[in-house]
Amino acid sequence: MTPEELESKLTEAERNALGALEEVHDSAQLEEFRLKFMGKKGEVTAILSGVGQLDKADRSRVGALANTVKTNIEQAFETRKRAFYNQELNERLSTERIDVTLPGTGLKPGHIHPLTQITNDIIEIFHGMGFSVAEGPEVETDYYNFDALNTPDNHPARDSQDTFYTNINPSVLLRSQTSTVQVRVMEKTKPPLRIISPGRVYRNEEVNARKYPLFHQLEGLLIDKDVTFGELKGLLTEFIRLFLGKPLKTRFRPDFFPFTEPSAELDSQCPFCMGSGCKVCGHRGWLELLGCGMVDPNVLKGVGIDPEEWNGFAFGMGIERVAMLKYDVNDIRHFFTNDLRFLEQF
Ligand code: 2U9
Repeated sequence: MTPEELESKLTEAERNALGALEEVHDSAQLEEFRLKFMGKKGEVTAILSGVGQLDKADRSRVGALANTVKTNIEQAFETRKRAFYNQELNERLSTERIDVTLPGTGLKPGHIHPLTQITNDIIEIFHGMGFSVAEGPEVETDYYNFDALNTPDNHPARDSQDTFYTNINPSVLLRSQTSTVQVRVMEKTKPPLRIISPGRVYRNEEVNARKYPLFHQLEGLLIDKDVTFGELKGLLTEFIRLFLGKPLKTRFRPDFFPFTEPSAELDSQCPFCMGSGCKVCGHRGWLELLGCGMVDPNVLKGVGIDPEEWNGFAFGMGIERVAMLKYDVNDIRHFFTNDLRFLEQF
């Protein structure tokens, strides 16, 4: 194309564009206009690409004209755009209304999970009796979970039907009790000591209303000189009074654990019917609350504590179990399904 042809094309394009802009009546049409006249594939861009082929003198003259045309179209476009924006904003301001008196939809405050609340309550009670909290790993070795706790090689709890093993190594497992923590503390700390270890434990169980493969335990350990079984019962009876909120009778029933000897299950008089029999205690008048016993001398020997000089007691409870008893919850799964209708009751 000759320079003259290009010049006349440019002025024609400008006339066309400014004319077309007069016919634009809303933002959607404005966008169509932008694409047609100003985009990369627009008319003016196509003409501008021809300018590069002219000689130097023509190129600067035609180039200057091209820039003027481009600027004129852009300015007219911007003016129109602002006019539409103002017009549309005014329309919205005159038709839309915000009711500033409506209540907000703000976030509802959450709260601590009932299991954590109960754990904290129990920790506070034992704290008042001189116990401090110890924590440890959930992925453990069979040494801490079983050997150090005097559990024989053929004990059924070691079976993979009861305990979750990992594929890291045949001796690496998910702890099935928090006693592992107490063993670790005893290895490092000289007696006397009083510790409680709350935390998650894992057992390979079929899920039902009372069992879940993950649950929480809180265990206690006291090592001192000349500790008696009577002191164990006294301490736990006081714990139950504080935990259930009133003085209740307690009784020991014989039991067996590899790590305690003698071992017992502690029952408390049912706080709902005070022993006369009700739905919660299954008309027995008693609730099975926890397990306990005098620490087996083999466990002390294993961590280098002389059982001739020191002895002690230990106890363990399932947090879900005591929470279910205290609040009359009928299914352990409520603690893990996070249904707000359940959680909001705590
Ligand atoms: C060491 C030595 C002994 C902790 C104890 C129990 C009895 C017990 C169960 C309650 C319900 C487990 O969650 S549950 O299934 N626990 O009955 N636990 S004595 O004995 C220890 C702990 C640590 C070094």
